[in-house]
Amino acid sequence: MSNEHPHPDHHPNEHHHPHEHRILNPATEEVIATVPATTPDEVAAAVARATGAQRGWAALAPADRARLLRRFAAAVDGHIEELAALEVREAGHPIGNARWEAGNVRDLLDYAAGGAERLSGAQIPVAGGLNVTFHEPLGVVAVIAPWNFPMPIAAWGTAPALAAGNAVILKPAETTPLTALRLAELALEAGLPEGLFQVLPGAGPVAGAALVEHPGVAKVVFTGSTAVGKEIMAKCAAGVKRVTLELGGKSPNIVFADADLERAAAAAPGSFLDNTGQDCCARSRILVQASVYDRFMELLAPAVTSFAVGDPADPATAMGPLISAAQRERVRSYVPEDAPAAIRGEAPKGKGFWYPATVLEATGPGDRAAVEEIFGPVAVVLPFEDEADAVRLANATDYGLSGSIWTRDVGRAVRVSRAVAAGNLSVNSHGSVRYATPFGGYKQSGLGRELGPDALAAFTETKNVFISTEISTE
Ligand code: TXE
Repeated sequence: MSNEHPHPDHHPNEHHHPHEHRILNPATEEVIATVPATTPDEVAAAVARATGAQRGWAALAPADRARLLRRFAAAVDGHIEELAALEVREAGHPIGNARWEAGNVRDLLDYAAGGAERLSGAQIPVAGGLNVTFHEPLGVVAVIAPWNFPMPIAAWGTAPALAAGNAVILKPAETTPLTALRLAELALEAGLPEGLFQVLPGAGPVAGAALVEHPGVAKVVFTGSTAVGKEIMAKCAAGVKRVTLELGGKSPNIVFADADLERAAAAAPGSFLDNTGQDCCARSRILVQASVYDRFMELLAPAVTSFAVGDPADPATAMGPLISAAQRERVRSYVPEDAPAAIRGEAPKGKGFWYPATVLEATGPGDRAAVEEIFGPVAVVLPFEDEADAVRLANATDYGLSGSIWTRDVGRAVRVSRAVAAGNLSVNSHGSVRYATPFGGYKQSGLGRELGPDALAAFTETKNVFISTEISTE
């Protein structure tokens, strides 16, 4: 199966001791912190605390839940610089991107807070009585987050779950627990009840698995690899546990001959190099109409090689290192740095998990690099003949997360947007993520939607109550 891949999480620096994780700065390889790994017993104790806290939280007036979440948002807002600096150090993100990420957490908390007060049920007309629905919280929700966007993805599950009256236990990725731990402190400072939002750093197969298997956890929100997502979904099936999955992608960037080619070429590098390509929405397959292929490649080359790579703390930097030695090995397993490439950028030498921006021309249908998620700064370019050919190529993958369409023809933009089997399409843009719009995958890119107006619904059960209005015979 094209999106099954070996689990690369075996870097010795990340697992030098089973009870703690050494956190490295991926730009320098310096150890910046040592974080204890949560044991299964500690997970069980955390679930018990969360269960207690959730009861009180759900009993609060919705306005009080909303007020506390807005205070949490305000606390994040007061620490944007600190949180962004931490993200730069532990994840190697360029400072400008890291500030956006911290702002996204604040915005989402604010947005979800309002939802707490608007979680209205319905009154449905039926014969013989009054019929009403309630949206009740699930209980304790586990959020298992990856390392590629440690802060935003932690918040995407947490904010709506809390707003809907649930408790949250967040298990951050082994490599990036620091911003999540700081967010938990800020939640307490803002006045959220003790135990309501807990962050348990630790190993996926230990702390993560213990959360997934714990009968006191009502729902699992997982973002990560498709392989682990399938395993989690299977485990959730055993207890009919609710599950939301945000998995990988191999998203197309479709450039038609009638597009503004200059604009399309200028925007393409960011769409697969942002976050060093470690982005589930990365447009890592560039499909270009054959009649403009050569012209597009001429425009693309300088745009890729001028993408500023280097010190993530420098505001001029657009691309930092990969997250870990293991991730760099994974990228190398697809494309060694000395493999022939159509376009290749520069990367710093020496310490740090650097990898150069790389554009390949597809060799054939069986090309692994053209169908599997590489999760590095690598794109593959493929020519297509006409609209039908573009749609066929775009859909020739098990993934379906996002995609972009570049054209000046409005009818074509709409036709192709509807024909591509993916959850997030953008036309003459690469934007996929806004806190107010739904986000999620078709096919093996995931299950369920996050963000947007319906995010709270994923953290509730709908209860229907029928009240008879028959005249009593007493
Ligand atoms: O992901 P994992 P990895 C893809 C991307 C990347 C590849 C591998 O292609 O190269 O996955 O990354 C926790 N039970 N994406 O290995 O292992 C783990 O601790 C419970 C795409 O880092 O899936 C971490 O918190 N939890 C993606 C989280 O799962 C488990 C983002 C993700 O780690 C677990 C990340 C288990 N058995 C990687 N095993 C995206 N959708 O953006 C691991 N975990």
